[in-house]
Amino acid sequence: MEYLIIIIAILVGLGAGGGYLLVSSRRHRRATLPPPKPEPKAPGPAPTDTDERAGAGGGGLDLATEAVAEPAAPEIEVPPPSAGRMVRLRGRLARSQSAFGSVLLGLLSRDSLDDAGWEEIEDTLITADMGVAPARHLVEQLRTEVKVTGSKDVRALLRAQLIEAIGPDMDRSLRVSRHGGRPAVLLMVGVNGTGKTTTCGKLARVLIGDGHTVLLGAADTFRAAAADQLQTWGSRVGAAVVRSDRDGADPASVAFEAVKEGTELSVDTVIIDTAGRLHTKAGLMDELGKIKRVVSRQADVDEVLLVLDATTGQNGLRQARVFAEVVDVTGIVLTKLDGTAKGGIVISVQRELGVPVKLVGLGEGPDDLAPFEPAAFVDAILGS
Ligand SMILES: Nc1nc2c(ncn2[C@@H]2O[C@H](COP(=O)(O)OP(=O)(O)O)[C@@H](O)[C@H]2O)c(=O)[nH]1
Ligand SMILES: [Mg+2]
Repeated sequence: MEYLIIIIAILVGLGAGGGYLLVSSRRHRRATLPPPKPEPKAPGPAPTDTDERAGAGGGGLDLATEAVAEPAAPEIEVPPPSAGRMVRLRGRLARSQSAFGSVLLGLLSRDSLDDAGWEEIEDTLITADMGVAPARHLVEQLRTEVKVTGSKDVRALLRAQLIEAIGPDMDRSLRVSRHGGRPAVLLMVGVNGTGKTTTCGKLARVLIGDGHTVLLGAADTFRAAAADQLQTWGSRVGAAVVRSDRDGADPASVAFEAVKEGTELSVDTVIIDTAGRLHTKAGLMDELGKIKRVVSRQADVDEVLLVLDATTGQNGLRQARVFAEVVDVTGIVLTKLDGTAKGGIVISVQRELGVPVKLVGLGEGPDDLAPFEPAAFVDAILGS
């Protein structure tokens, strides 16, 4: 009986402790919320906006600004820092690693590599979507190096070659800070379904976590669902959203309004989501060209990020080429790398477009976007 009382007492004690932990972690979460800057504006544009909106070529739009972070909203947490995310998310590259790393390591651990072995390495690189020419070049260099140096550590040489092929010195920074008294403006472009809207949301979260204020512009006006999706991300991560409540509104007008609102609210970064209809090259050029032109009346477009689904291989590369022809792409976002064994696409897309991969998507969650780091990427796919 006494034992029973003691056990009950212990259980009650543990329960209370657990309860305290729960509360304190909630408290901690609240305490570390980002300050809700800027203050949310009342929905609807100010009456004086009319002239400029007409100037954007889409008069009569009914645009609404959604509130920014609510101070006490428990679902908005401070995201983990973006630096070093590639290392933290390395497990997401498991598919690439098993297709690539284990095959290569098996080969490389042999005492000496014969022709067939070297060919297998080349095939593995090609299968990973690296591209035939770069794969051949890399293997040739590797062979020469092994011969010349007599090194047995082929893995280390391969690692160095891969990092070199990816381009460790490319400028992968994002221009996301205010300049000239205006917000930085980012345009997200790419084919439907590649992950543009998701990337807008994840990137906003990264930037907010790094202390920026962000406004999202829903210039994919083709379907109302697209703006709803962006708005959901906005309220999830604490970013204001400018959208039209009318399907088929002029995307350039929404983009214009987003930059205008972002300027008035003094946010650091405006991210504009666009539609990805690849109807005709001329149509695409008209649409993206107009968005860029209209936005440029108020602020520079600092980044045009081309979102590419890593699982789409050669087809994705073809689409990327079309986008690169109609708009000056400044960086590539490679999404869905978590669902593919084809990590080599990093190398082929950079070669194809001459533009660096700046961000990679490694899952559907809000923190599954990482600044691209060549060495961490190579280590993840080679495995250690
Ligand atoms: N696994 C995975 N899924 C992703 C990633 N990025 C986006 N997605 C998913 O891809 C689908 C299309 O994304 P969405 O942002 O709507 O594409 P959009 O049409 O280009 O705007 C959604 O189901 C996303 O959750 C990623 O990095 N990894
Ligand atoms: Mg979308």
